Amino acid sequence: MNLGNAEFIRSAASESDFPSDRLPQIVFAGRSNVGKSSVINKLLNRKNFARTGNAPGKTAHINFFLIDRKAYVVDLPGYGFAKVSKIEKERWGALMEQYFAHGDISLGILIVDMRHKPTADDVIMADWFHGTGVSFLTVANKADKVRQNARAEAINLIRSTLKLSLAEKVLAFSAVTGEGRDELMSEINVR
Ligand SMILES: Nc1nc2c(ncn2[C@@H]2O[C@H](COP(=O)(O)OP(=O)(O)O)[C@@H](O)[C@H]2O)c(=O)[nH]1
Ligand SMILES: [Mg+2]
Repeated sequence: MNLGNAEFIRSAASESDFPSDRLPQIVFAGRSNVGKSSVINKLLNRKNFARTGNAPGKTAHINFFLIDRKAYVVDLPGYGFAKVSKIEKERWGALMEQYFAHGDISLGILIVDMRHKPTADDVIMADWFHGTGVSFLTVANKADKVRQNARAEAINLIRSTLKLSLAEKVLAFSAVTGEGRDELMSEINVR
């Protein structure tokens, strides 16, 4: 799969806008500001393709990018932003339900911040992947901010908090330095 051949398809606010061509979908989830757009840009080798720094609260849309006409990269709306209203949260939940029920997900990528213990919302997202049986891996982003000698502990905290099985991978990643990009690419291509 040529990751360099990527096109934005659409921003979906409801089920009727989801692609219906049954191509595999690689779905990226993470709380607002964790660096989800930056990780996608780094992966695709593009600058500001998936827009970074979106205004939180206006992002309850699912963005679909078609990669090499073979698979979608799916940018789920970020969660966990404190100022989001109850109505927005409900809209987020309803959109997630629709999306996960829709069922063309081939791989989930849960992005967390390597510097911190995963949040309650991150745990909910991991539970969501576990509950729907979608295979997923966790990307520990912002690794450039974590010293080498603190990394093993950070990864263990992520593993235990998200209740990951031994078979579920956690990749150290940095959207700034590109660390972890090759590993993430091979995870995506393998499936
Ligand atoms: N140091 C560091 N900063 C990052 C990294 N990834 C993203 N950021 C910064 O985190 C902020 C949020 O990034 P963005 O991609 O918009 O997050 P999103 O809301 O999850 O899509 C921006 O200021 C990015 O420059 C990373 O790997 N390392
Ligand atoms: Mg974003």
